[in-house]
Amino acid sequence: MTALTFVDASHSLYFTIDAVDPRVTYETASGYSYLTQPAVPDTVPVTIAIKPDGRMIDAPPVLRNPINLGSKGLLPVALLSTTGPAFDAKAIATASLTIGDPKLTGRVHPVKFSYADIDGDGDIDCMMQFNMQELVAVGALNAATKDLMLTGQFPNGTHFAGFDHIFIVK
Ligand SMILES: [Ca+2]
Repeated sequence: MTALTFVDASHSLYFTIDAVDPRVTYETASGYSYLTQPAVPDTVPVTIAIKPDGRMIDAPPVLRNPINLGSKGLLPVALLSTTGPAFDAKAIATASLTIGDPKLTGRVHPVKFSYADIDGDGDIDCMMQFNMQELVAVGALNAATKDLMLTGQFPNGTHFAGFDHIFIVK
């Protein structure tokens, strides 16, 4: 896995270009990263954070979310509210939310939801927990997975999608 990371001080973020994956990771000063996404027509980009409680801020984004495929636990993923453009994670119908490797077909719904200000910016975000064994069993995640994509729908039916890197350690 090769990645080059650049710091753009004027925007208080840095971005990473992965040698294999042409998409670019942008990261805010608070350590929440997002990917430019492959073209998905009529889909609104949103910001997610995998394992937001254990952010490894000193590691490059591509190495920041280690995941053990044999885990019997839960995978925490935050859907972050934003003000520009406006996105209120509390307003999303939770039944529409699924996650999976964008290169695979398996998708899994969260098993738990909670609401809190996960990124400390003053607005309430949606915190989800996904069952790790279910992700592997349905083919939403495998040893080659590098990103997870959260998808959902606004009440008016518009689709949205957010991406974050993961790093399979076993
Ligand atoms: Ca927040």
